[in-house]
Amino acid sequence: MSTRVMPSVRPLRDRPAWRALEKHYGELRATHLRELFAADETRGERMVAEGAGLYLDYSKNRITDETLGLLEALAEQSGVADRIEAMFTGERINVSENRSVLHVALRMPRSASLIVDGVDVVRQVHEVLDRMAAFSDRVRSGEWRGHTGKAIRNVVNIGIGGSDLGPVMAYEALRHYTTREMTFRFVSNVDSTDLVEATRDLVAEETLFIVSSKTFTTLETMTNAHSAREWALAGLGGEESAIAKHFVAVSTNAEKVTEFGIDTNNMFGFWEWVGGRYSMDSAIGLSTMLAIGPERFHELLAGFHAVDEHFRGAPFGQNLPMLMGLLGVWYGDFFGAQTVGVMPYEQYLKRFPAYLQQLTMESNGKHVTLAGRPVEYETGAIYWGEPGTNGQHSFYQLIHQGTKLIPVDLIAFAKTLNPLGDHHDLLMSNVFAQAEALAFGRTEQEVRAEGGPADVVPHRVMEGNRPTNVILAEELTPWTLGSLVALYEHMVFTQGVVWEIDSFDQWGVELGKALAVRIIPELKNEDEPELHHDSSTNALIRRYRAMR
Ligand code: G6Q
Repeated sequence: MSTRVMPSVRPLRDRPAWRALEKHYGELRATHLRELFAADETRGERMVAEGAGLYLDYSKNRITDETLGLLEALAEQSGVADRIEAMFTGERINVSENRSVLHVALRMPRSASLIVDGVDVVRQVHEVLDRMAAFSDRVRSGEWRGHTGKAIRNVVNIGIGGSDLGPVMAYEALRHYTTREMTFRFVSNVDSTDLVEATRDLVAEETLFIVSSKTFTTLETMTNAHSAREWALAGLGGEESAIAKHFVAVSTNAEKVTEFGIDTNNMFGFWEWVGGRYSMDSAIGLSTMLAIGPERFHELLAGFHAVDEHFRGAPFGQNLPMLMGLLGVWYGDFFGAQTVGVMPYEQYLKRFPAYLQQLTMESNGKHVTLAGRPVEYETGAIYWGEPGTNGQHSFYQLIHQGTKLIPVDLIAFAKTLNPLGDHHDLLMSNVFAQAEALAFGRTEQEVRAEGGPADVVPHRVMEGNRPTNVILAEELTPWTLGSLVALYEHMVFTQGVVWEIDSFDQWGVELGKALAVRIIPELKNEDEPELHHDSSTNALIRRYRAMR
C-alpha cells in the first residue's frame, strides 16, 4: 500500500549547507568568471557533465568547486535521493492531492514492472500504448475510414494546458519525422477564433478530432469539443452516428466521455498519477503518435527513460538534472535572480520555452511548504525564451547589459536536420559567441582599443559575468526530445525537494477554473443581473454587457 510521504528534514534555512552557502555567496558574489577561468585552465573541460546523449557545459556559472560541494551537500541534506526513490516507487509524494507521481512509469520498458496498490502500472501503460499504436497504424495507413468512407487527412487535438502544450510542442519539435500527408492542428483557447481558424480550410469527412482532457470537465476543452461536434455534424449530413468515426477521447474519465457521445472503445486512458504537465508521453501524446508513428513514439519514450535512469543513478557531479536544479536554487535564492531564459538554437524547438513555462512555473510556483507553512525563501523562477538567434536581435540586450541577472540555458545540436550551405555553422557560432560574451563581456580597455568616440565607451562596455548552461546534443530526434523534456522534469523535481514544496499540485490554476464559472451566468443572462463582486468587477461586467 503506498503511503503519503512527508520528508523529515530540517527547514531549508536551518540546513548546514544552506548556511554555508549564505556565507560562501558573500565571498563569491564579487568574483568574475574571467577570474575563475584564468585561475583554472581546465575549467571548461572539467565542469561538464554527460548523460543520456546530452552534454552539459556548466563551467560558465558563477561557481567554484566549493560551491558545487555545498550544493551537493544541500541536495543530500534536503533528502533528494530519498525523494527520488519515493517518486519512482509510487509513494504519494503529491501530498496536497494525496497522489502518487508516476510519469516515470509512462516510459518504463515493457519488461519492467512497478506494483502500486497491487496493480502493475507498467503493464497498464503498455496496454494503452498498444491500443494507441493499433489505432495510429489504422489511421495513418488509411484503413480507418470516416463516416463517408474517406481516409483521415486532418487531426485536430482539442485540449488545454497540460493536454495541449506537450502535444503542440512535440508536434513542432518532431515535424521532421511527421507524415506530411496529414495536417495537424491544435485548439486550446475558448476564444472561438482558435477553433474557427483551425477548421476553416478542413473537410469534416477527412477530419478526426482528439478530445484530450484528463478530467473531461474543463470548460475550454468541453466548449471547443461541443462546437467541433456541431461543425463535424454540419459537414457530415447531421447524422449522430457519424461522430464515432470522427471523435476519439483521451481521458481518465470514462463516464464523462460516454456522456459526450464518444464510444469508450475509442477512448485512450491514463491515470490520476499522471499530472497534466507531465502527460505528453501518456495517451495525451496520441496526436504525436499519429504524426510520427508508433515506432518513433517509442523512441521518444526511450529518451525519457534514459534520463530517468541517469537521474536515479548518476552521482551528483555528473547528474544533469540535479546540477541544473541546484544551480537554479543558487541563482534564485542567493543571487536573487527572478527569471531563467531558455533559448533553443533549433527552430523546431520554437514551442519548447512555452512548454517549459508550464512545467517549471506550474510545478514550482508555490508559497507554502509540504506541511503548509509559508516558505521563507524564493521558490520557482519565471521561465521564458525564444529560439535563437531571433532573441539576439531583440531582448538579449537586457541580458547582456541590463541591471538584472538572468541565467540562460542555451540548447543546441551538432547536426541540423535540414543541411543548407553553411547555415548550421553560422547558427552554432552564435551559440558559442553568446555564451562567451555573456561570461566574459568586453572591458573598457578592450572597447578603447577598438577606437571610436570616448564618450560612447561606457555604453559599449559589457560587464559579463552572466551565467549560462550550454546543452549540446547530437541531433534533434524523438529520443533527444524525450531526454530534454525529462531533464527539465527532474530539474524541477530536484528544486521542489530542496524547497520542500509540492511540485505536483496546481491550486492556483484550479481557482481560475472555478472563478470564471461563477461569472458566466452574469454575462449570459438576458436580464440585468444583480452583481455582488467588488466595484471594479461589477463595473467591467456592466460595461461589457452594454458594449457587446
Ligand atoms: C497541468 C494542469 C492543467 C491541466 C489543464 C487541462 O498540470 O493541471 O494545465 O492540464 O487544466 O486539464 P484537463 O486535461 O483535465 O482538461
